[in-house]
Amino acid sequence: MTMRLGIVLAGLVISLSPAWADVISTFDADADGWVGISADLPSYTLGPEFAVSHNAGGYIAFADPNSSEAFFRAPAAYRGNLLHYRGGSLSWRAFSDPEPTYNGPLLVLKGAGQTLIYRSPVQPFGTSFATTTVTLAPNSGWSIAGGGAVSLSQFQAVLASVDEMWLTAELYYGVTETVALDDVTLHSVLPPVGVPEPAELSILTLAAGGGAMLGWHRRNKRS
Ligand SMILES: [Ca+2]
Repeated sequence: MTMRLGIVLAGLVISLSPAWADVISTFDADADGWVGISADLPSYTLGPEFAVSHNAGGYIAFADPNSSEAFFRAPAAYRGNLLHYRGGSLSWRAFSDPEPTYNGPLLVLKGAGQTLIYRSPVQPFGTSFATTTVTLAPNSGWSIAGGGAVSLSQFQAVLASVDEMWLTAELYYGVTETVALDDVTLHSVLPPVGVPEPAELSILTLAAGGGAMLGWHRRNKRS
């Protein structure tokens, strides 16, 4: 009975596996679907694809291939409908060899016929791993490629249908640098309205299960 209940509970927890969980790339084993690309600005047209190297230390690296803008291109897990992540963030760690001299678009989102770019007023990276976090909401760092602020409705339209997500691999003037990338995390702050957080769900489920088991034990003890 107890074992059966345990199996049922485990099944419940697994079936509640949420669609809004964080998406994480730690590059422990491989490049996790990430590739290098180059694109010409300001059109941000997707250019040729390049392999990235996987470092045994558990990160990937991309050597600047040409005089266009270089980016890491996110795999499918970071594309599609990302509305669950509105108000959340994308964070990652990176460094450049040699020291960065160029502070271009850090993050590019393409979707719904729009290209959104995020720029940081200060270069977030150096020659050893440093973390940057970009909030997925239309703040002053975001703009529409070619100029102009992003409205909330424009931002949400792109987030609802992300075709491309690119993280900068261009940190140096000239075709010189190699940029390393690690610990990419797409993070949601809030579950959909009316739905408990997965952690809460697990606790609620376990609490209910624990209560049921306790009741069963008590009933058995009495008999
Ligand atoms: Ca890693």
